Amino acid sequence: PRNPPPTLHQPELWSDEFNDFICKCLIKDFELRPNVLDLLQHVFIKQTVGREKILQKQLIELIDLNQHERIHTKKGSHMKTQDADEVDDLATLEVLDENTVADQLQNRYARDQVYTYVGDTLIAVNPFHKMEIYTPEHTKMYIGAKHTANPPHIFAVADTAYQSMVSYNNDQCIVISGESGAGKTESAHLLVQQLTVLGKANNRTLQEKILLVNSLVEAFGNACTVINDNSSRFGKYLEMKFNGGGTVVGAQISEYLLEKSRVVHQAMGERNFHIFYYIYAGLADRKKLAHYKLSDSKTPKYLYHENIKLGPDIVNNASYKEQFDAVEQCFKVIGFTLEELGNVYSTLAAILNSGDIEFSPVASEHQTDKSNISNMSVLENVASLLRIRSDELQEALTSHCVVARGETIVRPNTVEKAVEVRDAMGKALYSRLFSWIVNRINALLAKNCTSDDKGLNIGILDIFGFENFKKNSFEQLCINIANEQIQFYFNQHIFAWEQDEYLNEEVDARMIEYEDNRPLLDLFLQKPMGMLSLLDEESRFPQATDQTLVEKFEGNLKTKSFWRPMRVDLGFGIHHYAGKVIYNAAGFLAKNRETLPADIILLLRSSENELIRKLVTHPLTRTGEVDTTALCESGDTPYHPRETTNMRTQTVASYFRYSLMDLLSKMVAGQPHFVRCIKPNNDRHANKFDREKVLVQLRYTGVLETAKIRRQGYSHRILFANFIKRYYLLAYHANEEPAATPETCAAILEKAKLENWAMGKTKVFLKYYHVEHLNLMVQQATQRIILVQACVRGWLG
Ligand code: AOV
Ligand code: MG
Repeated sequence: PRNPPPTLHQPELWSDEFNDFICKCLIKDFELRPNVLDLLQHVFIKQTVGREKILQKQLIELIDLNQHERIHTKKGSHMKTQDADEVDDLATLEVLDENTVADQLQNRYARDQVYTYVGDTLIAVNPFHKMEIYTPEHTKMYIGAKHTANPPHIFAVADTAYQSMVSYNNDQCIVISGESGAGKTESAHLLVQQLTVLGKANNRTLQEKILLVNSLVEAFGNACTVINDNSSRFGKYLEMKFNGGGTVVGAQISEYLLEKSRVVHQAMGERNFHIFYYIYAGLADRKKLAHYKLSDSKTPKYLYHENIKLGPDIVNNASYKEQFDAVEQCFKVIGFTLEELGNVYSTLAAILNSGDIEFSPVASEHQTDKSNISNMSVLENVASLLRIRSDELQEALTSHCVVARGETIVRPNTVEKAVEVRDAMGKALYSRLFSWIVNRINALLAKNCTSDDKGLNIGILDIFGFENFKKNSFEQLCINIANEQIQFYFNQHIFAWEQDEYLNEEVDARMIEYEDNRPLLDLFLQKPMGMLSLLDEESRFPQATDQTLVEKFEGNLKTKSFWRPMRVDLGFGIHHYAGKVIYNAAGFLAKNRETLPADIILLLRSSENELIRKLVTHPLTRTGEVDTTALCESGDTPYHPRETTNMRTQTVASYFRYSLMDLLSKMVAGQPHFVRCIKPNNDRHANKFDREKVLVQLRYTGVLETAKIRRQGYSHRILFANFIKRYYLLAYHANEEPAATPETCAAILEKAKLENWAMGKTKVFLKYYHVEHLNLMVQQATQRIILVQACVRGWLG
């Protein structure tokens, strides 16, 4: 039961409306000091007669409904003037067709307005140059402001997510999509930046740490590709944690599907992960190369590519040195110890050195397929960096065990096999190091959270974008399937679930047709006949080759979206939602089977370096490698351990499927917000709008259909009771408890002067701008209450 409305002395000042307002100040929803009323009464008794009028005026100003809005309608002065027929929201266009939409984006882009709304979704066209729209003034301008008050902006998306989290008390998730180089990662940074301000990170160090986390993880997970100099080679889901009061208390990252093959091999024109260049240059600068067994004149093979043939090219690169210092600084600020840092550097140096281990064939009487290590000094360097015995490393690289009829037999490795094992070790060490760093960051950031912080979070998803290179391999297939899944998630939210609800709730709305990519997802993920299952099945046959794999695909995948192009050996084509891609199956089976021999794991477990031991002792079940604690699945293991450890292998494809599902389960838990990044040209040029290129992206992302459904549809469906609980104050007295009926909801909506909403059987159907309007009204009421409190406290002195 709420407090009865108070009776007060000055009737002319205490109108009914004001009475109610003061009463609202007192109720718990606004978490206000309970003694405001006492204070007010006290004030008015104490005031001299002459000041009543002034007080009255001040109070009326405070409850002036429009005051708050006026503060936020000031536009940024930097903006060039907008054409009369230009719109900030494509859903408000009179004519909705491809050309009009492209015209809009093109005109806006021409005056550097790179952001545009489609209802509640944001389109971000990559400007490819630095813009002055991320300043502290902009940050301020977008806090708690109505979308229509300012030009569209990525900060507004952060604000919407934050306000929804606070208003509805539930988790949010911002999904950023777009092809490679479209601007996803930059957008993710900007969101985090704005969210740390919104979350009033009261201690500066936490704010700083959260901002550094992105840079640190990206130094290890990003690399230069032919499309993007800073291309994400992993999927990142960053969850910002807030307490019940909306204050940011920490952050947590999940990483997905690191493209670890890049450690040992890079395609033409591409590079290894950034960190390797940074550390190589940084250690040289500090005269520490020798300590890490590296030479400044000879480039490690894993870093060698057509533009960098000599060590000095990297070592003399000033930017790499700076980046190394920056990375080290990040590590320190986040809280890594010096010892941990040293171990990270040793591991990276060990990986670089291991790439230089060479093998040569040994011909003997009985066996012609043995291999020997031709540069023992390098092997010794690796062993010393990993703090393991070099003779054991040699053995683990050049031989393997098989179990035949219960007996363990040691077999030599061919040169080819030895190289494979060496590379598998490099990849495994790197991907496990990456996971370890991410876990460590999470642990260090979690220190700020106390157990009574009620967990609310906003997740930001930034994955690797859709890729279509000249040559596309297994990595591109995985990346593109992940993007296919994100597109499906978008469709589900924007179209499928929304339209299902119209039917269930008997709300009248015209259905919008959209491109459903479900058949494609089935093509990849279905069991047992989807592409990944077929790949796993083929990976189990020792005799299988990449050729038999492609034939298997061809024999089983009967759909228009799959075809075999003529004259491309091992080639197959997929018509993705985002376009046609020709893949080359060479290496698919090896990449999928890829396991780290148990010999290597056992050897690394004997390391005297604590970090190395950690990387292999707790089998990170998510890494897709041999899990020595799991039970044996017969016939599944290509290699067996020397000891009788039970082994099970997990293929890369099955790990991939698992990760994708894990990611989705995290995402569906929150209310989604979408940012669609668009790449205006393939040359990374500023001020160049390639209309055809943009049209293709608009088509496959379904921008036109999104605009249509946002114009006609209802993006928010809220249960009567929830709606009333949140908004009843806008139409009812604070002490009333109106019934959870459609009539109550209608009364609130009418009082808020809203139109075009619909009433379902159990839910209110609202358009995105209705919700924005309602939330703003509630928020303004709160603001005014806070002002009144401050004012009263002031009067009292
Ligand atoms: P991506 O994340 O979508 O690609 P990025 O976010 O790395 O793309 O953006 C690529 C490049 O575009 C950046 O390095 C910047 O130079 C430029 N850029 C993007 N957004 C902005 C912005 N708001 N302002 C100025 N420049 C920008 V990939 O990770 O490759 O899919 O796997
Ligand atoms: Mg990226």
